[in-house]
Amino acid sequence: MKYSIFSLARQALNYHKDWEKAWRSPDPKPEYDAIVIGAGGHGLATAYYMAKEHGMTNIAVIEKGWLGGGNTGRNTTIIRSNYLQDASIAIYDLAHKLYADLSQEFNYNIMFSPRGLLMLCQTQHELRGFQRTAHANRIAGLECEMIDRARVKQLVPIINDSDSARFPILGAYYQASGGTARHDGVAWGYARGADQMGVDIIQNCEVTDILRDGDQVVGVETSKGTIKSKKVAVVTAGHTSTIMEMAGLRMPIESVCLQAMVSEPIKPIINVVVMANTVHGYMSQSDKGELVIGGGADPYNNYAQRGSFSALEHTATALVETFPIISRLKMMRQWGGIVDMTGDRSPIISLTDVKGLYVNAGWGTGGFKSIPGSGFVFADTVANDRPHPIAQPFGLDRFSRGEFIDESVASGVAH
Ligand code: FAD
Ligand code: PYC
Repeated sequence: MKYSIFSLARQALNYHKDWEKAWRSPDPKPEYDAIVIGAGGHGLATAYYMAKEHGMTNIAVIEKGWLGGGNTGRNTTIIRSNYLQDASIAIYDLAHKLYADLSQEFNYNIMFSPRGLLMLCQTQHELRGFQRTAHANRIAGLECEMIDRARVKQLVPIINDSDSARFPILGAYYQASGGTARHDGVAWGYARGADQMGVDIIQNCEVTDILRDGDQVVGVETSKGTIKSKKVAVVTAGHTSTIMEMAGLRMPIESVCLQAMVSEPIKPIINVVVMANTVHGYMSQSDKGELVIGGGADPYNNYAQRGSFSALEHTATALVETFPIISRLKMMRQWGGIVDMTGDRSPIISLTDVKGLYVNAGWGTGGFKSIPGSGFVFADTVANDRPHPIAQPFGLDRFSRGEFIDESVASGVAH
């Protein structure tokens, strides 16, 4: 539906009473062809591509809160594909490419902003590490470059480029196509698209048990009753271990809180995304003018969506050193999300030992950027009951075979 300026004003004065809903709020049916647990970006994208690419429209996405209310609506929206291993580059690059056209595909603006991303090198070790990443990325066909201090200063005039800094700028890894997108927009775009193809998105509905008949999954128990299905996909980020335990499976995952904060809005001072992994801080500026700031994860396991003051203080200290200009800024809001970390800092996209039960998790502190690629390959995996070739290296069996996909450096600041 199109709205004129007058109808927009009328709707606002009318408290949006007759506003067309972007998606329905259906009651659950007794049975579906597939159930996706978790209406974060990954769950919604999975349902969207199952419907769009595989014609599976008798699907429910079951969400205990509101869609996008987990990490998808809590992250700092950084999109990049500069991982080290080939398997990772394949999935993050697929996601990056899908992001570029998502607004057009949805007919809904996700505010994709490939404004450029820098990963600062502030020690010799970091410089060599990113040179290695840049080589690996170029061999894999990604555009990227190593830049020197003068170019860093040109791209980020507010940076402290002094020789006497505790961690002087030695250069940076630069991915010009890296950037940000609006996180809510991504969740809403996938939700609206999936809903239009017939997917039921059921919010305020908590999964309390996974039902099995021997080795076959047969449905879920929820706060809105039993829902049957022979395919259940678990996409619940920070709560994956507890959900999979309902099916009798243990996950190689730890859950920790990752926090972020935003400053008061100010005039534009930085038009790239900067990550300073050595000092543990990163920053970009939102369209509203707020500086979006984050740092390392809290160093203890946690299921409360609330972090510690010390982690925030550490982040602020780190950034003031690199960007002294922000020392007098007021911080307006702070929040946390529970992220799911695997030992090799790579995700799990997998079939399980229970037939019809699939899991997509372990994106840790970096899964916003991968949403479209992850949803695309997981939908294919669930629909065809075998791993998509890009998902195959990320199976659960890699932990028993010792075939880790080590991305502890590429995961960046937050790990
Ligand atoms: P979520 O969005 O968390 O969705 C999971 C959903 O499952 C939730 O909505 C939850 O309510 C639901 N759920 C849980 N239990 C149940 C249940 N029993 N029944 C029904 N539903 C249930 N990544 C980047 O790429 N770039 C960044 O800049 C970045 N910054 C971050 C900053 C912060 C502060 C945080 C916390 C994370 C950041 N991330 C970033 C990581 C990224 O946000 C996550 O990896 C990603 O959002 C995970 O998406 P998801 O869909 O798997 O999970
Ligand atoms: O994955 O790029 C990332 C990221 C930045 C901050 C948190 N995660």
